[in-house]
Amino acid sequence: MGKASQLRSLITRDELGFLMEAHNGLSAKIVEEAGFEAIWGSGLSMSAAMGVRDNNEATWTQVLEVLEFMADHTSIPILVDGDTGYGDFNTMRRVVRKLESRGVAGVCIEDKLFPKTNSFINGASQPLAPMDEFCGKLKAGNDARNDPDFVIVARVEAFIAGWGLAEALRRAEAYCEAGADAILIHSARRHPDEVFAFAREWQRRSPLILVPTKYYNTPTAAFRQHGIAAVIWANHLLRASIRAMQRTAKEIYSAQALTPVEDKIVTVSEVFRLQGADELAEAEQRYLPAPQDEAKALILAYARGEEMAELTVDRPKAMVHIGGQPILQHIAETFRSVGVKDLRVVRGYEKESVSLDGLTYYDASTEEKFDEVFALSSALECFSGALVVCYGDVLFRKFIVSELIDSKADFCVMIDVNWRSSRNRNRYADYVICDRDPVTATFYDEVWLKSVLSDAASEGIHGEWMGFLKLSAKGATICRTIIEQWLQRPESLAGVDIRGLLNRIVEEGHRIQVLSTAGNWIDCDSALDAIDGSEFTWLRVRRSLKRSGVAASVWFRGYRVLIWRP
Ligand code: SPV
Ligand code: MG
Repeated sequence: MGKASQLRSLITRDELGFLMEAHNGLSAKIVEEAGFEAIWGSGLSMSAAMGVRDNNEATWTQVLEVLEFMADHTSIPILVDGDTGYGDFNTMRRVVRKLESRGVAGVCIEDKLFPKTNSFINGASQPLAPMDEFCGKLKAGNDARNDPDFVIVARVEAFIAGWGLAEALRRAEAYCEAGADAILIHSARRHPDEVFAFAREWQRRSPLILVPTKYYNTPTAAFRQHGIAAVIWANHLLRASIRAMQRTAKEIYSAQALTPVEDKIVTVSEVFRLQGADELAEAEQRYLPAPQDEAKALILAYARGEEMAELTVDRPKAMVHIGGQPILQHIAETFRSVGVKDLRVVRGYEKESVSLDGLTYYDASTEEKFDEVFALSSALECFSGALVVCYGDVLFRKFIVSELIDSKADFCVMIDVNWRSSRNRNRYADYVICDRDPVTATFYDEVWLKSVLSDAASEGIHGEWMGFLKLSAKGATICRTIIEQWLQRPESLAGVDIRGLLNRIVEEGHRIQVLSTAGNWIDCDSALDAIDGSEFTWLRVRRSLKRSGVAASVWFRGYRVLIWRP
């Protein structure tokens, strides 16, 4: 049943019906959720909510906009308070057509003059419309409607304007003749005497509607006894909300704090619920492309890094400061800058010192016999969905992460083809042999990994592995399986590093894509690397050097080098 038919049946059936006032989409929703069958689109409430007077200060098209929000947000019919019809018969025709097109189920017009004044403001001085002219307006409205069930209610203001019962009845009779579907007989008295007198005389010639705002203590049973079709609770949500807003504003103002009101007001989630946030979430599932598998990062920050000398007495090397902040913080910022927000960290040595905000931590055993893959195994749950594994002692440009993430391969590593220029050739490093020389590969060529070695003197090295391994969701599952197999014999994990893992992946027949760069990163292996690393933010280091104490000292080319920690 359409909304107009629902409204028509509410006023024509034998049982008393109730309409509850609403003045915007939110209050309309609240009316529906409370169980009401229909909404009264009150002119008083809508104008008050807009901050204007109930004197047609809001134009009828502005009212129409509000009604559209109310109709869209609810499934029960709206009977709108159409004041005097906002003009003559011609305006009335247009109003009816527009109301129908916005999903409004009916309109009530009152026999006063445009611009009207609210009936409770000096009602006795309000002139009534000429009866014939008003009948013409009702006829025009009738003829304009597309849906024959669209309801047109004629509101008789004779009592408000100080005319008696006879005039009220005369007008009601004429309005019914002109095609009104129901009569709303209004009164500003504290007692329902005059409306009940009208009802007795009216004898249910058409459905009769009352607005008991002033005679509010009339028992509902009395409406039933007098054969009333419907009553309108005309402005009570507006008035309730004004009281609540005034109290809340005052309390917050005087407390200069929110605590006194928090328990007295609805939660923000209740606001979202009323707005229909759930429906949008469901629709997103239906209509938006499946979300990209967002890569997370797993950063290995468990090793002390003895080569860092005194710098790592109380912290792992991932927490050594470079340029005023720990290496791990630099790494986290670089990942975040390219949209990788889910950052997980494996910590071990002096784990309490690794506690930067916004990271998820896994704790690995720091027993010496265990190595990288054992550390990874403490974070096995990360191996679902795309993942970038990265060492916690590298500083790198953000494009390196972007390129790894963009790779469609299940496994992908980044290498430095400038590996020969490394200052410290004695440091621990992994060297990579590829299926072709990445330096001469063209834009279209893909380069794949053959093996990873630790010996820089080996033949055919194409670059140094920079400590990044990107896994697709499938790649992550494969890695997880390999690690789980190893974990079945934990001893076999002693000394197994990621190099071993990469070689194992290749041995199992999977392909590891190799991306390359020249430089653009620093592997902070020694205390001197920590100084090198400061090139990234040299000025900040200089500044921090001034206000900090010596943290470590190392010999470098015959000189004693002192290192400060910010
Ligand atoms: C309204 O709610 O705007 C009405 C009813 O017209 S009354 O305010 O009682 O006139
Ligand atoms: Mg009104």
